[in-house]
Amino acid sequence: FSGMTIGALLLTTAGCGGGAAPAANSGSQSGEAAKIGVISYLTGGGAAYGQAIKEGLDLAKEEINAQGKVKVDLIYEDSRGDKTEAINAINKLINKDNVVGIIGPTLSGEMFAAGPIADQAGVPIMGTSTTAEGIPALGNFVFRNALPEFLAVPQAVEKAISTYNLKKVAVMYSNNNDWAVSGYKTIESTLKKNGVEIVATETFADKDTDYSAQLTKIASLKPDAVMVSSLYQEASLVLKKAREIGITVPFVGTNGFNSPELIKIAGAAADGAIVASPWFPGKQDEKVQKFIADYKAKYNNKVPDQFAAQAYDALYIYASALEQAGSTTDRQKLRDSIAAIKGFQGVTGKFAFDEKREPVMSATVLIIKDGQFTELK
Ligand code: 1QQ
Repeated sequence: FSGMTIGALLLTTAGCGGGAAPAANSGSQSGEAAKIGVISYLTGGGAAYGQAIKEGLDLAKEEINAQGKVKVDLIYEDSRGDKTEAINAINKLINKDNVVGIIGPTLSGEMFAAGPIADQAGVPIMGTSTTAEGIPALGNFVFRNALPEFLAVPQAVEKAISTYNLKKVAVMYSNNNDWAVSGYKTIESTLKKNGVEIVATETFADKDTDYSAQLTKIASLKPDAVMVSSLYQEASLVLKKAREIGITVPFVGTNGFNSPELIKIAGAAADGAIVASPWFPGKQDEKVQKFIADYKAKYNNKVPDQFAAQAYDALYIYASALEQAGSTTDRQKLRDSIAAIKGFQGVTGKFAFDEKREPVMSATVLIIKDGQFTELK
């Protein structure tokens, strides 16, 4: 096998004209579409995140190409929420497809694995849903337009503390998911800072299905609230079990709670769950309402979720940076133009990158009521 790979590589190099700069860096040809690679969680347990992202990107692509200022082409790779798949996908997109930039991957854990590869290769990469601490710190080519948990979680936790006068809470998190661990740490530090007692800290793993041991213990301690850091698959089962055994207190979640799939699976058990998000479809904003109407028209009357909205904004950020860069192939110019984005107005609000390539944006605290995300005022 390795012999075949080397042969293929030699052929590719020869085709590039003596192994000079890769095609993606060789300058723009006017009218050519910018090739953007997308790594997304499109199949498997958390696919509702990746599918929403794809829908948001596809809608933005249609609009951007119709506007005609820049043309974009999306090349999708399904990483299935898996780090190794994300690494394979990024190598293919960079070396075989010669993309000018990358959007994704979906999970922070995947970005921790794939981001450094893009950075090393000098290819800009932007997560639209990667919220763990330390994402842009992976390198100068690594960005995100997702609201980091260090901004979102304190807002949700502190709003819950003041609304429900919380004195003692229980905490649960998935301990084999990098992002969930990061979110948990922010929950813990926020509770400590606010003098709220943590009566129990219970862990589980991604894909677990039985939470009775942890929740039975938590029920016996009678907390004022339960705070959970996990993806929707696990969170929805936690909620269902909790309500089943009589835990009726409010839940506070991290970014995993922002998928409507949580409500779909947990049903009425999701009521009372609180989460912060930069996206709220009820916002009386012309741009937001137009996006919702266009999305519904394209996708069978489906209302876009946070993941769709952030992906939609992400492609517009890329398009605006490509326009600024004046090239559809220059990775360095694209990187510099993304870094310089200021005063961008998207459907998730006003947006800019700070000097550490972290997004500057604000969030709304939401609560699930009667199966709907509503503003917690
Ligand atoms: C992360 C997340 C997840 C909830 C994305 C689906 O925020 O992995 O960073």
